[in-house]
Amino acid sequence: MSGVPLRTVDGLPEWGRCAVMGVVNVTPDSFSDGGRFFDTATAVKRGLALVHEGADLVDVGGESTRPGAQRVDEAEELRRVVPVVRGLVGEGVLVSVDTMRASVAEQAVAAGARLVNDVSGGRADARMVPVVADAGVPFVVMHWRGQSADMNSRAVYGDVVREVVDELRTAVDGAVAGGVAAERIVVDPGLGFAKQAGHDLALVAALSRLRAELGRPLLVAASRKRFLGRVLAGPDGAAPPPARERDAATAAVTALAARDGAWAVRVHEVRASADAVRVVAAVGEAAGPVPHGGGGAG
Ligand code: PMM
Repeated sequence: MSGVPLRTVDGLPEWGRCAVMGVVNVTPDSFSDGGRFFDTATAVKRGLALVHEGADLVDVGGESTRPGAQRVDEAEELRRVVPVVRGLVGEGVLVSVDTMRASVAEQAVAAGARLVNDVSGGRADARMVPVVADAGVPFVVMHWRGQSADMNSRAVYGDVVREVVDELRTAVDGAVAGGVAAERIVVDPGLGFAKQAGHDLALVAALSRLRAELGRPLLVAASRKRFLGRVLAGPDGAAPPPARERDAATAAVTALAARDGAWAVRVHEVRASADAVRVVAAVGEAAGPVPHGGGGAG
């Protein structure tokens, strides 16, 4: 709460409001949009459509991290991701690469990606931090307790907010010790990663605290996740709606995140979230300066 401008990330534009990161998963099996944008041309077209709907940047990933997912091999991940990054960059899009592999980050940055989004926060691949440090690009450090294949068994917490803050701080310190500039680091609570629905909800309730305690810009990626399905399923235990029917719920989290000063939200369907962040910004302006506890909410 120190007046640090928590929407400023060195090396990226400032949008003056919560940014919207649109997701393009170039995978056959992603949790919520697997198989839909699997060839390069379709994936590039999808990224452009997201920009048209209001995305400020597009996150391109080639490996599913849904619970239980097995790893894709490196050559295949490169084959999926790099041409899509190159295609979108060629169209003037600000691209982020979603990968746990240093080689993929390296080649995506060479193809023009401007941000590396690593769900493992640099822990899955020992070369990731040095590669990001050398490239001098911003780095998303997400809260992570292990690979997707068995992450649900790690969803055990006493005080989830405290533990996520402490573990994220350790990951950030590791990245900084490895040469990544602190001003280029974005933190992310990793909703759905080694977390049960109650943990995710507690973290969404504590976004202002995460932001204040970690002192870095915050990325919130609730889009279509299981905890929203659980909320929408209702108390009678009815089956949760499928992932693609969770976009209105996602936009509700976007509004909360924007109000709590998040730097960006990561979403599969952009329009509703793009509208939500604009409404929150307008309400913030109408309310006058410092609407939620300082920190340059913009
Ligand atoms: N979640 C997924 C993929 N990448 N990146 C960040 N920074 N944070 C997340 O929570 C995150 C991510 C999994 O979601 P998807 O497969 O439905 O896109």
